[in-house]
Amino acid sequence: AQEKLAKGAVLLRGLALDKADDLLTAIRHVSSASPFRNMVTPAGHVMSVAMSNCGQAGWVTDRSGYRYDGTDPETGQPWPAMPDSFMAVATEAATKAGYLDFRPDACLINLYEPGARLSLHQDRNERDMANPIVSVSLGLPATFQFGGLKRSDPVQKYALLHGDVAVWGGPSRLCYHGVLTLKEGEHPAVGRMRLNLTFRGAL
Ligand code: MD5
Ligand code: FE
Repeated sequence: AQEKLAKGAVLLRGLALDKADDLLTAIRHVSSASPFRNMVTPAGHVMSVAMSNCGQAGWVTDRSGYRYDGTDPETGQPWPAMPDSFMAVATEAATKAGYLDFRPDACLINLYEPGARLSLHQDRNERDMANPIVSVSLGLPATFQFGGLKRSDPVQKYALLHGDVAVWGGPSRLCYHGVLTLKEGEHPAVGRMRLNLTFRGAL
C-alpha cells in the first residue's frame, strides 16, 4: 500500500511490520551503548522526545546549536554502527519511493513517551538536500503534522502507526512537520512508547 502525501513524499503503510522485532532488538543494542537522553535546544528548553543515534554521525543539540557530530557527547565515543536491519529497511523504502541510491550515514532514533511532542520544524542540518529522509514508526500511534515550506502554511494530519514507513524527498524535503502530544497507551510489542527511526544522509 503506497500513499502519496505530497510531491516527493510517500507513506508505505506497514512496510516495517514484519521487521519490527529485529528493529526493536537492534534499537536495544544501540541504546545500550548510546542511551536515550533529553537534549537541550539552543533556547535552553529540554526536549520532551528522548534521542539516540547510530551511524557515522548523530544529530545533536545543545546550547551552542544543532549539528551532526561523529561522537556521542554523553559517552565521548563514536555512535554505534548502523545495524544491517536498519540499513535494509531504509534502502527498501527509499527504493520503493523512487530514491534509488539512498545510503543513509546517520539514523536519529526518537523515543516518545505519553506527553512527548515534537513542535513544527524543518530538517535542514543535512549537507545534501537531494537525499530523502526515511522515517519508520514503531509502537504507539501518533498524529503527524505535515505542512508547507513556510511555518504558517496549513498542515495536514496523518496517523502514523506501528510498522508505517514514510519517505520525504524532493519538494517535500524541507516541509514543516511535527508530532502532536503522544497519547497514553500500551503497545503489545513496544510498551508505553513510540519509537521513530529517521534515516538521513547527513555528511
Ligand atoms: C518523527 N521525526 O515522527 C519524525 C519523523 C525529526 C522528526 O521530524 O526531525 O526527528 S521524520 C519526518 C520528516 C522528515 C523530513 C521531512 C518531513 C518529515 N516533511 O517534509 O514533512 O519522530
Ligand atoms: Fe523532523
